Amino acid sequence: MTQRALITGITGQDGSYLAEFLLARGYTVHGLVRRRTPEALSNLASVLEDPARRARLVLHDGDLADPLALARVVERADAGEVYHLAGQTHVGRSFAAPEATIATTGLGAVRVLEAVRAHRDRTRREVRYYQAGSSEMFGAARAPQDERTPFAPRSPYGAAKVLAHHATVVAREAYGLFAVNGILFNHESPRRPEEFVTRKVACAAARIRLDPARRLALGNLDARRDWGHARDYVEAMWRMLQHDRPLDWVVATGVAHSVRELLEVAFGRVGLDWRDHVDVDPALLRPLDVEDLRGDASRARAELGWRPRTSFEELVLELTEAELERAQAVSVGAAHAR
Ligand code: F7E
Repeated sequence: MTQRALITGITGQDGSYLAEFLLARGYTVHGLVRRRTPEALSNLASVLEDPARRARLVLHDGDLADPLALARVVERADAGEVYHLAGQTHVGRSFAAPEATIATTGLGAVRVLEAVRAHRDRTRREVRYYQAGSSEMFGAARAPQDERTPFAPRSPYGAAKVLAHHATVVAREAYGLFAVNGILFNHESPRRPEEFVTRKVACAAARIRLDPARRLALGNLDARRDWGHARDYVEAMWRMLQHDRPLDWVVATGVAHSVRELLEVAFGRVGLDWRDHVDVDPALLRPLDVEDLRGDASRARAELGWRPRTSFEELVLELTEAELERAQAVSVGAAHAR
């Protein structure tokens, strides 16, 4: 029988890489979508334009705010694996919209879990559930962080993810659901929205290369993050659901770099000194920030056989080169239009 998976957040960075990964393994992939505009679906473009893969992709309209719609989608997808990735994922924005973040990122997970449990009980078939946890849950805890590190969130987003994490553990222990938490450290790609710092820096480096008068405004340059590639990390999600026991797993590279180092590599790639082009804007500083995240993914290495394939330098170069190509295409297009 063909394997069926349901991905909430399928149009996002991780959802689209995971969909491609599962389709390549022969799965039929169902996805929950909030909007069907071309922009909203842009990360899925390569799948949508490929008839062979498009035939195994089923999109369902729905919203995390609507428990009945969620239950209906879980029912219709009738999937053996549910990857819950949807939510409000911007940490900075969660300070301005704490309640909305708790509602989508925290309660949304509770709703999907409840829908999955009801579906499993009705059909008497196992449904495996993946909860997209985050290193933001560790917050102030000292690096390196692993599965035993106590959570100390420093943002409404981190608190919402802690709620979802514990709801997942409760569903596992109370109802015997095969429910796992993937605690993923930062993972990036050219599909990242520009509001996240890696893509923001890569875009700016490429644009400033073409127009040196432009400036880049950033917040905290000292923050350290353990940055990996999203394509590598979605494979870890899948491996967690193939494991024989439902556990919690840290996924990270084990190496941290500062925002300054990110600037060095990206601006270095375009032959510029970032110090000449960057301003620190106090408005971009968060009311509280997490200073140092570095994960210890020994458990995932040993028991899932997972390891990251992309180094920090490779990642930042890939991002910057993708933006150089985009920026050059835009400037050539503009020259033609003149
Ligand atoms: O910030 C600093 C900022 O927004 C990284 C999400 O995927 O990973 C991500 O959360 C650091 C922070 O990611 C700017 O203060 C400086 O210290 O790229 P970010 P994040 O907050 O680490 C975790 C694992 C998730 O789960 C989240 O969903 O960079 N920073 N200047 C800036 N950050 C942004 N966004 N913009 C700036 O201008």
